[in-house]
Amino acid sequence: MGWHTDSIRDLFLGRRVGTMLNVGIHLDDQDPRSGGLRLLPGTHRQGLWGMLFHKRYYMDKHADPDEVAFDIKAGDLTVHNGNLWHRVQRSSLVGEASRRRVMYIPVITGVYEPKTEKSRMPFYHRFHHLVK
Ligand SMILES: O=C(O)CCC(=O)C(=O)O
Ligand SMILES: [Fe+2]
Repeated sequence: MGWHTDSIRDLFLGRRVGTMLNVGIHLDDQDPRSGGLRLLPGTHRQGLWGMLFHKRYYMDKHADPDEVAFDIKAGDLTVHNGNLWHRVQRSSLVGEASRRRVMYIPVITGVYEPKTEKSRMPFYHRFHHLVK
């Protein structure tokens, strides 16, 4: 998955960019030498311009000299700010050894807008197949 911020979602929904934390629940070990989450420290402080244009959303998949990776054990939690630029490095392994399961629980701010069975799917979910 190429470089992106999670907060871009707010713009797609036609909202101001709010504060957001993404809590990751990791179900598998992840040795950073074989892939996994990479992020650019401090980029959550770079303002709207940086959030929009620091990199090309999802298209740019290159390693950055300033990126950091994490040695993750199954059961660990990670928390990242939604404004932070991050990407996922493809595993250098194949098969079972490459398996990496993470559940993200977004903690969002703003008006309380619970979904119902009548809620429409946000249109940007139609592009998921393009994000690799
Ligand atoms: O797979 C991951 O750990 C990160 C995924 C991610 O950044 C996303 O879905 O926005
Ligand atoms: Fe993300």
